[in-house]
Amino acid sequence: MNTETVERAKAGNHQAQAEIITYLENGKNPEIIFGDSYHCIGNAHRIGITGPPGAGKSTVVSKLITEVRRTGSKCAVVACDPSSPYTHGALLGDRTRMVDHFTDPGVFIRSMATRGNLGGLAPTTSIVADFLDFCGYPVILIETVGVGQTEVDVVSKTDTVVVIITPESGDSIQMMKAGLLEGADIFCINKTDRPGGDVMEADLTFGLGLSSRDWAPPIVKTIAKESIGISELYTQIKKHMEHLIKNDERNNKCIERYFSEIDFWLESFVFDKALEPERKKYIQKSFGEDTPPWTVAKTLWKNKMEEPWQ
Ligand SMILES: Nc1nc2c(ncn2[C@@H]2O[C@H](COP(=O)(O)OP(=O)(O)OP(=O)(O)O)[C@@H](O)[C@H]2O)c(=O)[nH]1
Ligand SMILES: [Mg+2]
Repeated sequence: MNTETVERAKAGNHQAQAEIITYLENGKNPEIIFGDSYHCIGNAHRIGITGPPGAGKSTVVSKLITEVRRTGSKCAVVACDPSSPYTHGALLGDRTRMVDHFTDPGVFIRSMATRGNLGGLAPTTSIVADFLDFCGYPVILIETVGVGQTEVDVVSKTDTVVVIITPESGDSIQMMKAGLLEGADIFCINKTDRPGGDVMEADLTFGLGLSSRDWAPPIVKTIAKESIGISELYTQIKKHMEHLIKNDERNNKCIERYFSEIDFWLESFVFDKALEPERKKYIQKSFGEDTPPWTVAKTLWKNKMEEPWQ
């Protein structure tokens, strides 16, 4: 990685941005990317879009991009996929819209493999979002994997969490059981072209009435496929951010994120997969020399402390 690529990325070059994201995804040293400008990040509104498989997350994301662009802001999207990166078609569903966005220099879209991570996000989602923030995208949409109940990771990594559910699937009951009700800042009942939307809204309203949060999560009904309700959804997303800022909660969100990123780095330093062969060799040698295991662990730890990215 060189500083010229970093400069190009900051100037808005998508290819350079993609290259740096790959570098970060591979767990490489971020110092060269952020330099001494880490303090510049934190301006972007990070919006998590989560919900069960097939609820319409990608469709909503695609339509939200249009809303964001309407306001003149640039927009970045991180879409998490369970295994291999998305094909562009799978990401946005609607091909015509997709083509619009892919040729728009103000929109950057990236898919990330979750690599077996259970939280519904790729392990490096936060650092990638930091980087997109660093590049000056004021809005970052993060779509989780549609795994249903475990994508609570998104709560600690974003400012606003939108949970998308659909009328027919009885999702609302599952959500309440899963405790995602607490994590959701906005509910989006999508596919309301189908019956059951009102019942679901009533169910949710009842469920939310039991909560004591000072932000009452609004419920927005959408037909994403036809762009219906999306403008209202975006309005609520922006209102939530205003609420966070007004009530001094944004800072708590950022601290929570900071904590989770530090945990990520500690974990990746200690369990660095790239080091495994070296570590194994050293452990086998120590075994031969009858070195106590705690001494071996201490040495490995000390070496890592000295050179975290070696
Ligand atoms: N009837 C109806 N179908 C919709 C609506 N929004 C999206 N869909 C369709 O629902 C299907 C799934 O949409 P996606 O946007 O791919 O859903 P997703 O939640 O991203 O799916 P995964 O990422 O695979 O979990 C597609 O066939 C969409 O065209 C809607 O408002 N009404
Ligand atoms: Mg999707």
